[in-house]
Amino acid sequence: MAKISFIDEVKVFVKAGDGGDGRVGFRREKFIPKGGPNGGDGGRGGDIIIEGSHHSSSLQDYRFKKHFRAKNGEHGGTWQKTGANGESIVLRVPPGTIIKAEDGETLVGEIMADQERLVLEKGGKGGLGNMHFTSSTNQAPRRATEGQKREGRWIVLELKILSDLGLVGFPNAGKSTFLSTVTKAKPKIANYPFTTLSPKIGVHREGESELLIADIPGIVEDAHLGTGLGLQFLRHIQRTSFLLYVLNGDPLESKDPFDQYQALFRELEHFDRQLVTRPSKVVINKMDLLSSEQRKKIQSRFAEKNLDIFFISCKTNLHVDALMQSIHETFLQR
Ligand SMILES: Nc1nc2c(ncn2[C@@H]2O[C@H](COP(=O)(O)OP(=O)(O)OP(=O)(O)O)[C@@H](O)[C@H]2O)c(=O)[nH]1
Ligand SMILES: [Mg+2]
Repeated sequence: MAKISFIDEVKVFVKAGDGGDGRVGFRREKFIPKGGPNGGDGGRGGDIIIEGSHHSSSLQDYRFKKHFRAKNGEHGGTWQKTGANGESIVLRVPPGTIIKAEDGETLVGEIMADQERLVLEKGGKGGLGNMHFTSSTNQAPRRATEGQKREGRWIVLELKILSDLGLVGFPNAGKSTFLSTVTKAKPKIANYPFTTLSPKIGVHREGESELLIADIPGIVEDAHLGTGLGLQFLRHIQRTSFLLYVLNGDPLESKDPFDQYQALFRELEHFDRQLVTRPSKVVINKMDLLSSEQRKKIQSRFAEKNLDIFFISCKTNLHVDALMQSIHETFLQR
């Protein structure tokens, strides 16, 4: 089971590399007393890059090592040789990491996907060697420019919501009702779509074992095209270890639970393929509105795809305790 922490936050110091200086130099060859200028340019300093990685799941690493300085560019050499570029540093962070300025408020950027990259600090440009400064009046310039210096700065890396169980479902399916039934959280519940506008967290305890449950806004078909509230808030459940599909069993609902499930699955897949590979359970809520005939029909559609389902009613508290117990057991076995 994931250890509970609501916000993972670290402060780190980053500095891009300075550019190398340009060089002042002259050709010195036997029998050529006054060679022309041949000082090379300085190399570019290394960048500080932040990159999303599925292999990293927390910001723990940055609690120990906090200073990151990319290499400076080398100075220019003789014979027009450009100095080597400084090596960049890549800081790997879990998707869902938000980058803020030192004040902890100003947003600098965010990394939401595996391999997504952000050049946080660009390395300094190299200076120019004296070979660039020859002119008709000055054949032996002693001028070269310095590489650009880079100042470092502190940044804050923040990773939101590490939870065990993420609730996904169409609007009005009863996700928030579920959260309020099994935890002490008091999310807004109402009989219209998009009641929940931002994620809410609750804790469910069963003996020694604790589960952090994240309730998020409803998802609709084509959310990836911006329909409904879109999909951006899915980043809040990108780090849950388990998904609970909460489907609306109300027979008056235009999509039956199986169609809801398929549409949800497609939307999650669109957002991040990893999401749908996560362990999950499927529940049909509002079973109090279903006749046993209707239940059988729903059951058979899922059975065709070898999917187990749970019928529950958050309103009348039917099968909810049994469901939670089985979820805890699943976690304990991991
Ligand atoms: N009959 C019945 N109604 C329920 C049940 N669970 C929830 N409802 C009702 O369904 C409506 C929607 O519930 P919410 O919990 O707000 O639904 P939601 O999935 O959080 O909706 P969004 O936040 O809009 O995505 C409310 O009127 C609830 O009272 C249930 O088990 N049976
Ligand atoms: Mg809700």
